[in-house]
Amino acid sequence: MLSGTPDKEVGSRTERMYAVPDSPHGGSLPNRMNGTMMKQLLLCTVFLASAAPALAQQQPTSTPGDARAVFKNRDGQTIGSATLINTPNGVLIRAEVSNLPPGPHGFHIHETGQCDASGGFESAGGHYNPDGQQHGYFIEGGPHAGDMPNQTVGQDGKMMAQVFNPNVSFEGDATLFDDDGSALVVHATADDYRSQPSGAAGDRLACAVIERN
Ligand SMILES: [Cu+2]
Repeated sequence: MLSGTPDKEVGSRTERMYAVPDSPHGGSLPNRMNGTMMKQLLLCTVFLASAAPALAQQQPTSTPGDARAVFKNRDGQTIGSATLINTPNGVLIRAEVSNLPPGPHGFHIHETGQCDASGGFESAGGHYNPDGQQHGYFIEGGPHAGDMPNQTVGQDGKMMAQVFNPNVSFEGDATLFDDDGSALVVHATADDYRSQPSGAAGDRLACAVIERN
């Protein structure tokens, strides 16, 4: 991006901004700015424009009314966290978890907000399924409300997920905050989206109780 011609729109906007005829300080700004300065200004503008979205994504903000969840591994150590945002259409989940084996992993909302590492997180119960659906995207009568797409862990052991779940909410019949709460679970292997009752996704490697902020 930086090696190419500066973006046309940015260029023209900058020119407009500085094209001030009859300046009281003698001469308009473009006349007083040499070519190098102008170029640096343009490059700086282009750089800021491209860097801003990346920075915003790295720092998920937590707002009152949202929810959060802290992931524990099977040794009980904290290995990541998630932010959950309630929307009129479902819940947006952003999760960052470290120290996981590379490859695809099942990622679900489970029905009980309890993450007991010593019991392999069986305490979290089955998938959250208030409507009595079948498990999986590929199955007629599916999916569970807590079903979500597999997430990939990179060679660095990090999972960075951004998932929208349209089948749950913070209130109503499919609330994540029913009497026994709910939890996010990362499994050892991929969900096949069809095996009952949980997609043959294997052991539960990480678990996070979902809590209101
Ligand atoms: Cu699961």
